[in-house]
Amino acid sequence: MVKNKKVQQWVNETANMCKPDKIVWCDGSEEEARKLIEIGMKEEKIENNPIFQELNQKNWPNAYYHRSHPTDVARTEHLTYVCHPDKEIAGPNNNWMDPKEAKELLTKLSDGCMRGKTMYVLPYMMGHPDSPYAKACIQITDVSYVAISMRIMTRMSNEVLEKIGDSDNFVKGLHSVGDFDPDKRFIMHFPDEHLVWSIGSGYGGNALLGKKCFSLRIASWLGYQEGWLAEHMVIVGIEDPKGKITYVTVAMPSACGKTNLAMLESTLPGYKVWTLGDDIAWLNIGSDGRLYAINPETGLFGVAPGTSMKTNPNMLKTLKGEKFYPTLFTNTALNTDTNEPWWEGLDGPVPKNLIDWQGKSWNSPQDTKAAHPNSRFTVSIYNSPALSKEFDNPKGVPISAIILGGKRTQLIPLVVETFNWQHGVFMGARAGSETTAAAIHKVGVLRRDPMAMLPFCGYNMGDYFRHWLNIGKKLTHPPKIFTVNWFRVDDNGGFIWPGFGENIRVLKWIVDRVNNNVSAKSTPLGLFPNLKDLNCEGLNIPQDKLEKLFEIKPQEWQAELEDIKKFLDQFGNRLPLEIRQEFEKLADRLKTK
Ligand code: GTP
Ligand code: SPV
Ligand code: MN
Repeated sequence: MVKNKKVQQWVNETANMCKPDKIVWCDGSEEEARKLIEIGMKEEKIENNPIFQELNQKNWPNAYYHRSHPTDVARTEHLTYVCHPDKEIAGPNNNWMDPKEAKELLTKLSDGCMRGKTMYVLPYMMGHPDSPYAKACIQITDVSYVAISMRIMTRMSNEVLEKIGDSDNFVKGLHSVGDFDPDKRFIMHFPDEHLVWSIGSGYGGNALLGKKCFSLRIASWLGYQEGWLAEHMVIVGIEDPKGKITYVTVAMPSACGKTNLAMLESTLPGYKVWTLGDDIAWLNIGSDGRLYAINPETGLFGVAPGTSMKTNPNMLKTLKGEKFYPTLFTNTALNTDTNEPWWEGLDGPVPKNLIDWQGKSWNSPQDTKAAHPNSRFTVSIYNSPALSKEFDNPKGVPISAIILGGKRTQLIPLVVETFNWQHGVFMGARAGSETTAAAIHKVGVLRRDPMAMLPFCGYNMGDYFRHWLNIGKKLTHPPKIFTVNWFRVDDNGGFIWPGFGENIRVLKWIVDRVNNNVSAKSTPLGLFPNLKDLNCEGLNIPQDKLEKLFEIKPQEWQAELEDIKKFLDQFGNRLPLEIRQEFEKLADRLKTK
């Protein structure tokens, strides 16, 4: 009991409150994972269904199927709170509750919530254990699905306990699925205590507390205090035909294409994309004045629908990889003839005998999908055939460009280089995107989502913009900032840009700009490619459509400007003057006669 005094103390207090039948300390080993899967197949249940079902091991090695509680299919932003002592610090971008009141509520809901269940104690690192940027964490949970998912998504091991020793230098995550009652569901953050407390949901972002809860909401607050950034970003290395690798990060809101971009298989000869991360980047200033990125995670929790050999071959190879045990599929459909997972967009014909994500037989009715639109896979990044050799580099990789994207069917060009860091921060602050099925809300509605961090920034976004500006000032070699949009549509509503593997063409232009290989032309929105420099060989996009991808109609921008202003005004005097100035400059450049 001498070792891990503080961890023990917290585990004991938690057990006294949650009253589990037993406590299991996990070590993250494969042997243990196999045992947990067994328990999930034979003992633990959700609504009388086993937690895991073995899938066809020949075609999908190490793969298991999980069906969630039917009300528990996505992040619940309306039930997510950031409990700073002062509401102002949480800002208009977060739900807020007084920390004392929040704890009283959670204590009441947690009393006896693990009765009849096992309490799993999971020691894990976010980041490579040798990295100066890594953080030691402990999560408590009461379901095998979460314990197994954490093994895939993080570096879980007993070494973490050794690292922590008797100190209280660890991030606490207390999770219980409770009885899945949406009325008793809360995901609460206590940033100053390095504590996340989540009850009532087993869904990824609500329950894998190392992910959005710690690595973004709490980490962004730590980064604000300590001078670094925690971002909702992909990290990739782009290798050119000469073998030079340029590292970039890409921010995009949930279900807008990060996983696809992270795993991109290039259609341009000689170019190759190396994967380092698909969801979260921690960005630190290196001693050489450059920005360095690490991915604190080790797994991919990606959207299944739309994933195919055509759109994302690397992802399918990863899902069929055998290196790391196990791979999970959650809320996809099931082919009952072959015992394989299935989702809309997967290659080949629709199988004859399918059951949908809720276990009902399904025969292609027009108005329902067999797989839930937010059905996901959980798989180790070490299974990826395109994993960068720098993935485990404790220092991270030096970033030459930051790319900010979103889903905009109108208005926003395919790619724009911002004039400078400050303009780039403004372009990030004004970013909007159409909502997706990754969170419970109306899908397809435009909302402002600065740097794709609206649901994840653990403090007032006015202060966050200031923090970004300050980081820029400290970098002697700041990355260039770009915006991208794969989703502009033509008059018939079809995507103009083919996307997926073809996005390498846009990345190539970005790399060319970073290396000063090509010039660009100045427009009211920023720097555009000269179309001759955007390699579109073999794409068969007519010139007028290509031009449409870059069209700026100042009169169409007036409503957009009003909406941006309204959004930014919420932050009152916490909005940096520089952002206001950039807004005025943009409005001026877009002035209609
Ligand atoms: P989170 O895991 O929720 O953070 O999301 P993500 O950004 O990783 O999303 P993901 O890559 O899984 O994107 C999912 C959706 O974007 C699917 O519907 C894809 O078909 C679509 N998508 C991805 N890339 C492209 C693209 O280049 N063009 C088009 N049109 N759609 C794309
Ligand atoms: C997202 O919603 O942005 C995801 C999935 O990446 S989750 O882990 O649930 O947040
Ligand atoms: Mn995400």
